[in-house]
Amino acid sequence: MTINIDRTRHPGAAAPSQRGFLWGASTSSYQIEGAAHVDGRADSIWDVYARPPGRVKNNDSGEVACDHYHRYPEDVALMRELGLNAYRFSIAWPRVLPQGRGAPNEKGLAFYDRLIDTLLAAGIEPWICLYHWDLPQALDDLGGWQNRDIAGWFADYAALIAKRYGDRVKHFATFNEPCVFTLFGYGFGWHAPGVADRAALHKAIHHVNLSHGKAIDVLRASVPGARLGAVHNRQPCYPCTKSPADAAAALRFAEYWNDAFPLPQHFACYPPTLAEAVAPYVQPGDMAQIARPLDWFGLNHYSPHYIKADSNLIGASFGAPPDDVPRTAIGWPIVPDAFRDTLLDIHKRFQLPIYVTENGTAADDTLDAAGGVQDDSRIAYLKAYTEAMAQAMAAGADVRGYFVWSLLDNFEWGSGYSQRFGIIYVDFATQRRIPKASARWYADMIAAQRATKGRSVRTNRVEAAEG
Ligand code: GCO
Repeated sequence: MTINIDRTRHPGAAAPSQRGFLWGASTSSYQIEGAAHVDGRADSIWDVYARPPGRVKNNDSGEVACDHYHRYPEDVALMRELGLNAYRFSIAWPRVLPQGRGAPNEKGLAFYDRLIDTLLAAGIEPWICLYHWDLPQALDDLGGWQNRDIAGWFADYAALIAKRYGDRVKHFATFNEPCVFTLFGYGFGWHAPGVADRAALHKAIHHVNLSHGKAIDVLRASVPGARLGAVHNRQPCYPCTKSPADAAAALRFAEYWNDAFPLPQHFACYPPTLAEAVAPYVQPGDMAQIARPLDWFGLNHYSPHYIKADSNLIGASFGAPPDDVPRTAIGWPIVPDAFRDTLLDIHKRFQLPIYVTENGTAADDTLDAAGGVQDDSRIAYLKAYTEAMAQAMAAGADVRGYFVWSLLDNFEWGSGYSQRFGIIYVDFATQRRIPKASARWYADMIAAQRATKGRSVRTNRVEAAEG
């Protein structure tokens, strides 16, 4: 498909970052906050989804998680010690608007005031993501993302957040990985709200896009100096075998995974298969409302996908990588070149500053006799992937920041607490935080980059842009 990139971008798009290259960490509300029913927070779809036994590994839930709601001062202090200069977190919609709309919850809003002020005092730039999957259950009861009215509810929620925090926060993302929560939540039934239905999936995809566009308008109008984007997965989708069926499946899967959101949001069009499937839900004017000018592209990337034909409702699903591809301790393929190529591809297609908003790995982390965690496999992964990023930058990709996933071990959705993604180990029984060897490695790497003015990672062009 031909993509026209000669469109007018928001003038802020080319403006340099004030803080040089950002080295940060990402988390999300439901995965770390806990305090799920404290100070007026109501159920999200994940509280409800996780409740019946058997849905989440070990019947875990985010009820307590890392108790970040109460322990955020310690967590911010750790970020500061590591030398991070940015932190991406999400707001729990049911904490600030328990019913999803209507009366705000002052105690919930005040929590994020405290968090933001603590970050700013520590010299850490707060990056807010409006939606990382914890939809208020009250809105799901009204159809959730399947109900077109949600675009208005989401815009009102964005207005509340903009008004409350826009004096201190400038970087906002509308959605985190919309392809994952629509596909897993409405297509495959693996994530909240646990629906597997063709119409539900395509309605949700379009309504999320519409909500994105409306929220961007609200944020742009209400936050002076706002720098706005969305956070997407992009991964090469390779066919598992040479069979024509797998090749077709890989192409179809890539439409849902890579293009269902970036294409409408940047170029006002859906990829071919999807265009047909969402057509019944698209009303006149929608595509222009979705494609609002953005300032940056957020990339979450962990590994390429190996896709096989399947009889599920999109005719494609995850298959096994070839035997000779190295894998992480939990089996994810390690292919740093795919990360480099993805960054270059985003640069070419979207022509915007890129922030790597998630990258990292789970590992079988355990406390050693000395009480530390020697996570060498994570260090090797992060080293290889940050080097791949440096290669992409040297080849011209305008990457402005990198946020490791994740700051803390946390609630990994359907896997519960069984998969540890943090650079900081969390002993969930005591809530003790123990920086892993990878946290030390990350801190040292950041310090070294700053000491050499980041010459090995930042291209001359980025340095010039930053003045
Ligand atoms: C996602 C989310 C994170 C995950 C992370 C590891 O990609 O699913 O953004 O919430 O925890 O990616 O799987």
